[in-house]
Amino acid sequence: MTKTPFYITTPIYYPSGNPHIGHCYTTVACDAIARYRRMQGYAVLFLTGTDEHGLKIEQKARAAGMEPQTYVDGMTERFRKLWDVLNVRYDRFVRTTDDYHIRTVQAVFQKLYESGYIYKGQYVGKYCTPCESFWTPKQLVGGKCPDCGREVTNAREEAYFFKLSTFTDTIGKLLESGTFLQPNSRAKELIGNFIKPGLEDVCVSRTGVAWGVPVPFEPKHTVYVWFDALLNYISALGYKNGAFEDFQYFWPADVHFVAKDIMRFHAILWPAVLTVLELPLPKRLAVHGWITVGGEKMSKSSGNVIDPYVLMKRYGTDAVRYFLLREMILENDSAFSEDILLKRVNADLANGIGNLVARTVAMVEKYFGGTLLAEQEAASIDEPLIKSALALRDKTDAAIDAFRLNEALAAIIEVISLADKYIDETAPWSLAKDPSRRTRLAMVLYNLLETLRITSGLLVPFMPTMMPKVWEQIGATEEDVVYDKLNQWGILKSQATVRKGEILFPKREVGN
Ligand code: ME8
Repeated sequence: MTKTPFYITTPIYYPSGNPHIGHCYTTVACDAIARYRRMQGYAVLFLTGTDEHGLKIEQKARAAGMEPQTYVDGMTERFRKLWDVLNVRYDRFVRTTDDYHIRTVQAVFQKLYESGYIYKGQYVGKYCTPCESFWTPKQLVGGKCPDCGREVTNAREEAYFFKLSTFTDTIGKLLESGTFLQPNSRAKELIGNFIKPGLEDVCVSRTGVAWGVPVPFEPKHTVYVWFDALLNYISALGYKNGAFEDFQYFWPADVHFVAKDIMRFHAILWPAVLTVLELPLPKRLAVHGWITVGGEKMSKSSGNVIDPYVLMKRYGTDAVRYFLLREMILENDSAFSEDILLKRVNADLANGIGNLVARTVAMVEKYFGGTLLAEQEAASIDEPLIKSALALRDKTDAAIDAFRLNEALAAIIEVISLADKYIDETAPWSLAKDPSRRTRLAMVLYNLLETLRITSGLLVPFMPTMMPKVWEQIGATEEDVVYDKLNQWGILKSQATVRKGEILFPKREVGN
């Protein structure tokens, strides 16, 4: 059977500072979706990378007394290392300084020029270097960059322009289609700010920036960093560069996952460029909010970043992954504080799944010496738990389809809570006192193990390090937790054998 392709991308990050937990959110979310799709049997290509050209990077490198290439070589490694530590399993890492990417950028620029969509003109306006964004005086807010609120500089230079103005209707329709942008509530903002007033042509080259891809037919110009960056999504598949053979199979992308700060480039400029190239548009653009600290976006330039290593050291990699994915609701910003993290991790992981594993395994050991009786007696009180566990996979499937990872996790934790309630209701410790109830006791514990098999199986894309440890303890094999068995009951042998292990998610206090 041939597999269905699934192509998912993160933004390519500017390596102008250390990655912080904002970057971690997007990357870990894509990783969880990619892992879930692999588990479902898709052929997945998960792309991430770094966006290494532009004035901001050049200035950073110079300030560090380094050549830009040496600077980005070092910084990019920090991103890769963090993704490794976070157990992010990407399939490809694109760098905009890679030769193949540069070939694609130049080929596309040339093609757009030849087809008349890129022309030479004069740019007179404002530029925000931290955002690498051009603005007209009208667009400024109080004379400052409307995106980040910082000072802008005058830019007046000969430049190439892309005829974005001819796409107002096409892009307007795309945004109104309701399927491209997820959640579609964000379309209103783009329509109001950009489509209603009419799109304007955009500057796609600079003469004052040496650190960029040279325009092929006039190398004193370098390609504007956003135009360069967006093309990563196709250069990494081999489009017009011969480095990979994946374009036919994987394009169009199933989803580009980004935060709201860069939505407009992905929702307006990118589809317009693809239209000129006569390429299909990405199926979805999923946009999430920001992680904030004290109400402000977490960002390098605000100096309010949280170092993911500190959190991982304190709480563990999977706990950090879980927290990020559980807290973010696509439409909203998500406030970060260690207190919120602690409450969430203690409630859902330490007292939730971790405790359920420990209790269940301890009871199987105490009452049955580690291996359940084959003979088991069912009761009607078992049914609600079994039914909820069996219905869970459909819920997590739907949540993943909608990029609502928090909803998938909430649904899983709800089943864990039901299992806790089931323990209270069935009171295994009372059953254990009555020798005539051993078959009933075995059934209760078996149902708990099966609930743990299903929930941990569905959690593995989110917490890939810790869930295999759950399987060891409950005596499940890899074969028991394949996707097809996560909506089936009775997969573990009735004579299941458990093995007590470490405490999976120790309860924490701030600073410990
Ligand atoms: O924009 N909350 O790179 P970048 C949530 N190179 N997500 C956050 C975040 C926060 N506080 N801060 C950053 C660029 N992110 C371009 C992208 S793509 C063709 C080029 C995440 O390093 C989020 O995904 O500024 C956001 O879109 C991205 O990092 C911006 O990363």
